[in-house]
Amino acid sequence: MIDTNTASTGNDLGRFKTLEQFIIERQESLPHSTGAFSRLLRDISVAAKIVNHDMRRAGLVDIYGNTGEINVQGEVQKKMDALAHKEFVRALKRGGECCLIGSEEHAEAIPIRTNGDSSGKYIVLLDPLDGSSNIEVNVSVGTIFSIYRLPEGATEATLEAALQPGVDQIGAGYVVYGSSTMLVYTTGHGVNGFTLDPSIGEFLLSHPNIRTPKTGKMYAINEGNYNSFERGLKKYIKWVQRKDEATGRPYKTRYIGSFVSDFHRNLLKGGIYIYPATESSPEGKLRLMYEANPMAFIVEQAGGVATDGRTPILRKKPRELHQRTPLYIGSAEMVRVAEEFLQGKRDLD
Ligand code: P6P
Repeated sequence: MIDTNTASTGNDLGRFKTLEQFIIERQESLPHSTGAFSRLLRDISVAAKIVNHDMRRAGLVDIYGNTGEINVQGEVQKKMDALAHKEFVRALKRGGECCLIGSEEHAEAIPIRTNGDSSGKYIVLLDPLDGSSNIEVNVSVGTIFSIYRLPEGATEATLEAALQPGVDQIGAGYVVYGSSTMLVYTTGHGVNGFTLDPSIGEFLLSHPNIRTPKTGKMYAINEGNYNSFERGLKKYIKWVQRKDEATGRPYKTRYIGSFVSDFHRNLLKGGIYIYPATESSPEGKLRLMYEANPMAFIVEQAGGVATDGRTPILRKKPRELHQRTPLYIGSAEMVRVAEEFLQGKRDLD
């Protein structure tokens, strides 16, 4: 007779909570919850599984390379960028909870009408596949999403309705397609990470209540742009490179060229990611609405900090869908020190 209390198969997946179980549990704890937000998260997770499937075989079917299009960013659009965009739009349209999509891969916001009206009450802004130029060399990439509620009284889902400050997000998350595929998200009640088990096609709760270390010893920045950094940042870079046992310096440089991957490592291990204003990107390179804001929501929920060097990212007033911002994000103590150098409150001793 098998004792089902102790017997365990090789993988005993039953001991993990699935994303769907987690979402429903959280929904039941929210009064007056209709389930619409839970269904929206489910729709996003379905698209993530499909993109993951496409990604894992990109080398086997002709989805490497370029579409021949130039996207709104003026960058050559990768086939996987276009595929990921299509999968997320399709999943959100099918789910019916979303009334407007803003995507890095589409110049204008995309109104979603269900049954002839825009019945959904959520706005989703996303970077369908960040870092996609890394796919062809098998380096991890990611999806980033940000969720807002259609403002009270808004009669239709317009771009203006989407241009809300990051502090008004009701959800944010990312998917990192790495050595394993993980979905990490927050709804303002902490940060939780789910690892995809492809053998059963479920995201399983592997990283409950993620807290990011107050400090760290890794910094992620493209030092190829050093000569165009502002003075305070140049001093900060020299400071992190100086030997000092008390603070564990010199710090290590870890720059993958894929924001989601650099962010995820820093979230778990401690560190700072910096994409400042540079000569070629005077406003910075990262996008406020669907890169900086969602990751700022997540990092603050995990105990970290995100600023543009002077202003908290979540407090910035958006002007347009694709606007860029300088970004300093990660462990609170590391961002604080960087800001002191930027603001001239600190100097090299
Ligand atoms: P650079 C990818 O294109 C991206 O948006 C981020 O994922 C990454 O951190 C950054 O740009 C890399 O930019 O200028 O250092 O190549």
